[in-house]
Amino acid sequence: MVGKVCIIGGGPSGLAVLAGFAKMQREGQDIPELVCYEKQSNWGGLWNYTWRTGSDQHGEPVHGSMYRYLWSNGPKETLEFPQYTFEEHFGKAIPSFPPREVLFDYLQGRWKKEDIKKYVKFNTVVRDVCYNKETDDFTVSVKRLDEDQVEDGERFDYVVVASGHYSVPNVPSFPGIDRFPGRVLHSHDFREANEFTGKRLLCIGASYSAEDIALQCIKYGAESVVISYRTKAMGFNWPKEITERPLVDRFEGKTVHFKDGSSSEVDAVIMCTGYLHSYPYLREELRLKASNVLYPPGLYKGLVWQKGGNNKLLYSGVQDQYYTYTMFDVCGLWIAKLIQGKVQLPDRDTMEKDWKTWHARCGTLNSDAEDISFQTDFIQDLVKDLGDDYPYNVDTQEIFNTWEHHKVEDILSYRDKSFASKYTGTPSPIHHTTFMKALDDSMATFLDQRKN
Ligand code: NA7
Repeated sequence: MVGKVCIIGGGPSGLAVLAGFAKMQREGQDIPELVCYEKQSNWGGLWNYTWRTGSDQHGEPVHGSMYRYLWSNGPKETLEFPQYTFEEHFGKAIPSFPPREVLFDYLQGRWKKEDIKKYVKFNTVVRDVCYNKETDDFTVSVKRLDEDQVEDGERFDYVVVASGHYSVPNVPSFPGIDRFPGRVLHSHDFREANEFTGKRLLCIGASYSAEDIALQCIKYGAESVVISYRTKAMGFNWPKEITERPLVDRFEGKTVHFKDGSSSEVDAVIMCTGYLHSYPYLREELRLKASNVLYPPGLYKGLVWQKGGNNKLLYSGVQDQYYTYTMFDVCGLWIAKLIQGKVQLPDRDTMEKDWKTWHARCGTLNSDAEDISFQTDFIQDLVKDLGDDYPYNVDTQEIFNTWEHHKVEDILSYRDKSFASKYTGTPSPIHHTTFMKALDDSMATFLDQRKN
């Protein structure tokens, strides 16, 4: 039996691995010693909201990219755990697009039920992971942040990298931005939309962060938002305060000149330009290098690192995401089964051919519907290997596609729609306040049915 497993990161993907092991232990299997290192003082990864930006109290880079007033931008029915439904957690059906605090509460309910907190060592940052060829194991060195103490390396048989990939901002530069007379920040550091009330904003980037931050700023009273795209405009039916322009060419004072020759005056700039895969604690042959794609290269089944570590270095949650919690759950269980010896790996050539085929297919995707279908297939491929351990069908393509359709119809009101739970069949109620009017995002207000 495997002796010791190190899991790096106590967010949804790392905790899904612990949940996988907890299930096996409940079913009578002996499991390895599990140690999950978490840099922050609480679990939840990005869902563990922090007001901090820049460096934390220990001088470590702040992990959190989550902002206040974030509401789920996809229906909760696409991320619902089949074995722990929203109805079970809240004791009633709740609307389809919950705010941050509600989703975090739900996640914590699942984790508490699995009794996995005991494996997490908080305030502990991983400094170095080295694969030892002679002994076919890893040495993991950590720093205990509270004691300001770097510890001697500990040996582990497997390492699971689950430190997330929406934490280290990708920050491009543009001519003249160094003299812009206003605030310039990356979405990683965006927290409080009220800061921009009455302001004219520029959001650079044309993906989920730009879409959501632009809408949120208008919701909280920004005067206008220009969204600048590099490849393609999002093209939603925006309210009159939001417009889309091609990429920024240069800044001259407060004036932004765009590639099409047009210009606009703005008071603040938010770079919604995405995130970098960053694993500074891994030795070179263990480091995943990729952009934010649905199937990063070098990973068999999207999980088993092929370029070093003898199939014992695993990555969880590194895919770009439509499915989130359910995908992590399936990945976590697959990883636990692999380590338990209940999933077998084929020979190296087969693994290489397999990941290359998936990665190549990922490069051919041309629409949200194709992306969603691809990620559904990716999950189903893992589920197939799980057999009786995962008797659920988490395919929610239909819900995703309807949601996309709602967004195209009206970007302001897609969160006012509702869906039915795939697992309980219960339709979700419509929220008492429409999204653009719901300024109070607290759990108490969200769940208060008297408001209906
Ligand atoms: P994404 O989804 O990775 O998108 C990044 C966006 O930033 C995308 O539109 C990029 O344009 C744009 N980008 C990246 N570099 C540049 C430069 N140099 N200039 C202009 N624009 C640039 O990140 P998000 O933060 O929106 O979302 C993160 C995740 O949250 C997302 O994947 C979902 O899972 C939820 P491109 O299209 O490449 O031209």
